[in-house]
Amino acid sequence: MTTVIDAALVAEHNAKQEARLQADYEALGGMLARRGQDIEVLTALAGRFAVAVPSWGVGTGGTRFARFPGRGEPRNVFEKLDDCAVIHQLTRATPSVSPHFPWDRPTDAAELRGYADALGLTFDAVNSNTFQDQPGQEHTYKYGSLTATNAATRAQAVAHNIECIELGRALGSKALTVWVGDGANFPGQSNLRGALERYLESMRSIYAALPDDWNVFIEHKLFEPAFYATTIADWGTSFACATALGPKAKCLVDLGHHAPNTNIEMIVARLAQFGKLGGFHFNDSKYGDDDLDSGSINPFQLFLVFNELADAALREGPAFAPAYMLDQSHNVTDPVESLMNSAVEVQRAYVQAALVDRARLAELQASNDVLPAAQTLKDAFRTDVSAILAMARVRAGGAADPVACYRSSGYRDRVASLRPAKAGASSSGIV
Ligand code: LRH
Ligand code: MN
Repeated sequence: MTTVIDAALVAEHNAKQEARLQADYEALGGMLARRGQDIEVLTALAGRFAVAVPSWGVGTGGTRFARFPGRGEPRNVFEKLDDCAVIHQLTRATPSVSPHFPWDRPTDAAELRGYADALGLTFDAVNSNTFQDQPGQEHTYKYGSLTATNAATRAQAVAHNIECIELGRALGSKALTVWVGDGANFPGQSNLRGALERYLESMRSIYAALPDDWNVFIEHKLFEPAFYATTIADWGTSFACATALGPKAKCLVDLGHHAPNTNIEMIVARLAQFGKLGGFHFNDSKYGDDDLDSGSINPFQLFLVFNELADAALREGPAFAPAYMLDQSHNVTDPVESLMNSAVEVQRAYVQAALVDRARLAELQASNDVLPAAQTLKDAFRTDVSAILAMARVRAGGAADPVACYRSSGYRDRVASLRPAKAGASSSGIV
């Protein structure tokens, strides 16, 4: 496997951190042992955790107001994979990439698959895009895509999704994520029921094109780009559609796609209960679909989501395997640093959720002993598992401190010299 950053540099970095890490690890191990928990079991668990990186996340994002290009932005899907390989090399937690078409459409899918394979990467769910018009596109998506009143526009959008499935098959992916911005800006602009009926008609054609071992993930979003009514606005609509379509249709929860103060962990519990939880787009937000770094605003919510996932895994067994993916936009940080940090924060929530004493929690819940029950979750959330995450990385050949190691590698300077900025063009495709 090609390593993008010199492995000797990573080893040197880890050697400098070794004594401190070992001391922290033993101290944490002692504390957990007093709680009857084995740190080695938790470190092994952390080592098995994986979250996919969004190919569009390694470019600099922007807002409708402006985009401030970063240095050494990837200019094509191959350079995006190089950056994704750095993230995995140092965190050992991001072995797969979620591509977006047409932003990442390869001229030769086998070549792209080979390139990723050489970097030790695989492809996770592929994402279709019927929220932008492409040059030379016959029918505009201005008034919707899968829900458009114009049948030719719907057919065009369906054909694009089927092309994404074909590309995904060639890349070894096993799922298609369908997010559509379809909706209305004015009451009366569209017939709300008619729009959803057209959506389901289009999705049935896409569903029919799915290979037997594939899933289609329906991604709901409360608003934006539509600001009055979004066709797939909430988990209820997504769930109803996934149920109507069939067993290969599942719901994808993007954490930023809900009204402020929505109890997202309860949505996760519900979708898991009814067998329709397909996957996640992890990020964080304070107001809208801010696409901020995971765990940067509300880490307790991220923990509570993983607490519900741990409860579901206990009930459903190993077959319970929702797709974990990041979906973020990096406007003021180095995207590689943000994605490494975010992967570690999601992994942290996963390990903290495993610390919860579920037997004790169930007793306290059954006896309505409220405060100790709430405390049982807080105790796990307040446990600093950083040493476990770092030890899992180092044992897997990653970096004790990914961002510090990345900075000492000079990778960003190197790619900045190799990738002269293309005036104006955004490599990530967003804005
Ligand atoms: C929509 C969304 C969707 C992606 C896009 C890049 O807001 O979350 O998942 O297709 O961002
Ligand atoms: Mn998303």
